Amino acid sequence: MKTVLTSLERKHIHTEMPSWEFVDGIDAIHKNFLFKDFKEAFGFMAQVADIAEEMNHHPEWFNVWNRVEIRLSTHDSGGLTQLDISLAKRIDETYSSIKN
Ligand code: H2B
Repeated sequence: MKTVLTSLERKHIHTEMPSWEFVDGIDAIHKNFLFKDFKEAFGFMAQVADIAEEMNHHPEWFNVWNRVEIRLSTHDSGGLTQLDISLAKRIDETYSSIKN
């Protein structure tokens, strides 16, 4: 099982991936993603679903029309691990490939 991140690794998230924010009271990070419409949002979710299956690491998420909120944490480890950082980076790449 993956070990939870050290405080130094958490500082790195803060400096290197500032768009991901720590969740109050829970050991998790989250980020909101905006799309032009539901179809674009759902296409993004489908791509992230494939990545999650490939990694066997899955997001908690909430979708309303053109907005997707994603929360990442490693349930088996009880908090943030490197798996969450890896998945967050791949989610950001997916979002960039859709929006750029
Ligand atoms: N996703 C996340 N985010 N955390 C986990 O601990 C986790 C997962 N565990 N996806 C995996 C699946 C585990 O439940 C299976 C049995 O490997």
